Amino acid sequence: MLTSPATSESAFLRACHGLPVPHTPVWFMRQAGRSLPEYRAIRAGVGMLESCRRPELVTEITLQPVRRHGVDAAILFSDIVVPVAAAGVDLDIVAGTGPVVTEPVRTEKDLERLRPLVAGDVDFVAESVRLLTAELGGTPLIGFAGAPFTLASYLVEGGPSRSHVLTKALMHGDPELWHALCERLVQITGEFLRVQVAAGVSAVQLFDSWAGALSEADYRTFVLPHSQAVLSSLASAGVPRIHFGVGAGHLLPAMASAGVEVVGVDWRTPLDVAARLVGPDQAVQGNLDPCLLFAPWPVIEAEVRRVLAEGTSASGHVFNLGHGVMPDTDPEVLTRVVALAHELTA
Ligand code: 1CP
Repeated sequence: MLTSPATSESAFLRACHGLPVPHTPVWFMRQAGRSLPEYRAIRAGVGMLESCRRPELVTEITLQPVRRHGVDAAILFSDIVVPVAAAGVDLDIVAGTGPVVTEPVRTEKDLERLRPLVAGDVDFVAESVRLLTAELGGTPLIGFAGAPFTLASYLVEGGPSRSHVLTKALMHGDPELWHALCERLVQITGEFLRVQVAAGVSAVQLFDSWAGALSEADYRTFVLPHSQAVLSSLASAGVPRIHFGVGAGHLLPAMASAGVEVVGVDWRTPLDVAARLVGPDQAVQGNLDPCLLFAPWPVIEAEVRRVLAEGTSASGHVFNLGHGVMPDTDPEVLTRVVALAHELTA
């Protein structure tokens, strides 16, 4: 809709739609962030949530990796908990830890603290997207949100959790409360994405980062209907939808069925295997292991070649890491990976 002709013709959007590309497009999850000295400099003394609320700062941080690495897409600098905070939940993003919720959501009464999100709650996001699309020219901007399960885990646990024990206990122990919580998150996440699309993002990614902790049966019963509700509310928006989880190889067919054009894959599942598990018309995104960026260059080069070769099995391939850039990554290695992937596929 708002996407310019140059953006529609970009390698990234063409790959999302399974169309022939001039080269395989590349972007990195967490490409904006602590691996960049210019990010650390501009963030000095500004809290994470506060920086997400300042459109000029968001614009500069989002553009930094585009300028430096020549990636094929920008991703809005924000965080998955931003809309939840805007909808009334008292939380903070603590350096070195992640999101911490002051009063976890565990009872029906607690749900009252999660009111519906209205567009006006996230004006700063719409403004950031407008500033960015004006600056980016033909480079697409990816908007994103956290999926209901991953957001629910932070709200129920009160912060990052490896086991998601309280979340799993709640979904099985009180399914009615679980579904009521997820329905509120569907509204918040859906509205957050619709605001970004209306302001001009060219694609959206729904991060269900921690869904891999679930069995397929639990995923299908307790999670998929809610992710589907978010994604179907964007069906008429005309932008490709990307869906990603970590350690979710066993869930790929289910996640692909949520209503998406692109399925994100972590490093555990080779892309040719993933391509067989998703629909014939769906593209894949991934999946270089972010840890391997710390190996010697010949190892990285071989891995980039392998990922690109395996990606040719899919109807479209967007090159990415299997999860986010780790903070200590040498940014020059990232720049070299972009150049190599372009050179090998041009
Ligand atoms: O001060 C800092 O720099 C804090 C680090 C940081 C950053 C740079 C956090 C805290 N969030 C972000 C930005 C962010 N978060 C982006 C920016 C855009 C980009 O990719 O370049 C994105 C897409 C996110 C999304 C996000 N936040 C996810 C989904 C993606 C993923 O990594 O799986 C999740 C799970 C979060 C929660 C979160 N926020 C921050 C941290 C450290 C965490 C993870 C904590 C945990 O382990 O549970």
